[in-house]
Amino acid sequence: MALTLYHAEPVANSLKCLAALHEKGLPFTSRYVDLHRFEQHEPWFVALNPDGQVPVLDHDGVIITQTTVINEYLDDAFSEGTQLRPADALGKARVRAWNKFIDEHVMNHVSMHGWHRMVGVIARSIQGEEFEKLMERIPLKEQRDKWRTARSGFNQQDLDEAERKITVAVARVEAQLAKSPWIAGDAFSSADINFFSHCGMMVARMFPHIGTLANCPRVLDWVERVKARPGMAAALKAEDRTDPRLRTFTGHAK
Ligand SMILES: N[C@@H](CCC(=O)N[C@@H](CS)C(=O)NCC(=O)O)C(=O)O
Repeated sequence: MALTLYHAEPVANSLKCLAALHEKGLPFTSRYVDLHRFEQHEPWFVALNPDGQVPVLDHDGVIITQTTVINEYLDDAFSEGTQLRPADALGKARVRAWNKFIDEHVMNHVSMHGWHRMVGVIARSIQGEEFEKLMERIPLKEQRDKWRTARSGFNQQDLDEAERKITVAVARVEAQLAKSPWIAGDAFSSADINFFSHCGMMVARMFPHIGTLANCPRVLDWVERVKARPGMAAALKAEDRTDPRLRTFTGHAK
C-alpha cells in the first residue's frame, strides 16, 4: 500500500488532508507543491488534477481530489487510527452536514481574505507579461479570475460580506461547542479538522475583532485542544516555504 499526498503549506485545504493522514497514523509520502512558484499549474501536476489545485491523494496510483472526499475516502479505506466519522448513521450525517457548511459557507470567505492579503502580494510582485503567461496555464476560469482580482485588490464590499459570514460561522460553532466538546458531537471528527484548517487556526490573527475571548471563548479553547492533538501537531509541522512576512496573516505553525 502506497499513499502520496501532493500538498502545499499546512493551512486550509492542504492541512485538511495532512491532518487526516496523521490522525489516522497512515504512512505516506509527502510531496510539497510550491504554490509560490505556480507548480500547481505545471503540466505534470495538471495531469494529476485537471483543476490545478492541491491537495491530491495518490493511493497505489489511483488519484483522488477534493479535500472532503479525500478525508472520507481515507476513513472508508483505512480503519486504523482516529475514526474521522462516527460509525452510526446519525453521527455520520452530523459530520457531513458540518463539512458541507464549512465547504460552502466558510472556506471561500476566509480564502478571499487570505488571497487579498497574501496572494495579492505575490501577484503584484510579478511583472505584467510574466503574469499573463502564468494566467494562461491556469485551467479553471474561476481561479484565473481570482488571481487577477488578487492582483488588483478585492472589492471592499465583498470583503465586508465575507467577514460577516465568517462572524456568523464562528457564532454557530461557538453555540455548538456549548452543547458538545467537538463540532459534530462527542468525538473529534473530520468536521473539526475542516473548521480548524479553514478558519479556527487563523481566526484570532486574521480577524482580531471576531476571534476574541469575549466573543468566542469556546472556539478559542477548542483551537488549543485541536492543536494539542498529536496528529494535528504533526500535520502543522509540514513543509512551509511561506515568506515570513505573509505568514503573520495566517499564524502558520512555523
Ligand atoms: N475544492 C477544492 C479546493 C482546493 C483549493 O482551493 N486548493 C488551493 C490551496 S488551499 C489551491 O490549490 N490554490 C492554488 C490555485 O488555485 O492556484 C478541495 O477541497 O480540494
